[in-house]
Amino acid sequence: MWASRKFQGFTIVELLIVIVVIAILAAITIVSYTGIQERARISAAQAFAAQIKHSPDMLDATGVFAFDECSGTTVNDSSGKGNTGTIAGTVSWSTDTPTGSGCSLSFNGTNTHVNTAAEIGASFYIKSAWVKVADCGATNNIISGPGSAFYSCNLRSGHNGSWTQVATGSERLGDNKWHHVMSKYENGTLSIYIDGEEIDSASVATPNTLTNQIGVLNSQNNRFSGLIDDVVIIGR
Ligand SMILES: [Ca+2]
Repeated sequence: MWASRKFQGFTIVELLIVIVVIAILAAITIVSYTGIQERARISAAQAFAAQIKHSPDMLDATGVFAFDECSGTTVNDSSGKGNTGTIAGTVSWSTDTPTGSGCSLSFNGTNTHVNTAAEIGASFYIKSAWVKVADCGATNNIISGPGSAFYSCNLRSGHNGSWTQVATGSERLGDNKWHHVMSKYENGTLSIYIDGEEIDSASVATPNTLTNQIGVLNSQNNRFSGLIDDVVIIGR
């Protein structure tokens, strides 16, 4: 009797237990893999952002804003050019940052922006920032001026009237997670990057040297809604 039972295989209950255990292990593996992917994305973006800060182009930085004041209505510029920024409208600081330390600036999409005298240049420019956007329903200007725009959620950049000169093929922002974004003009080519990866580039007209605002276009249009941190503006 015992000998015959040995070869009856799993009972239904045993089989269910095995299936449940396999399902739990699979779920743990998927969650863990997603976590590893996310850490790799942030890590690559942080390395890219650090690379910008250590590049020779920083000699031509016109505005470097860490947004680590955590209070008040002015933001310090560490570029050495003295282009201190002034927060207009509602001022709201956040301790939610890409690095987990310091502060970021919260833009309400209604009246918050930062005025600066930081210029992009006619022969080279970089606009770089960390952004966290939850709502992709509106155009969110990140770093823009009267003749130059860089905005999300479907990340786009352009100048001299061609506002959508380079663009992402699909919305990669808007997931309420921190992303590093950069727009770079050099030798007639404008390129945009997300988390250190070049997404798109195009031949463009020569830009104008002009000042920029953070979180708005022309003081009133298409305001940013979400968090911005670590803005770098370079121009020559
Ligand atoms: Ca900061």
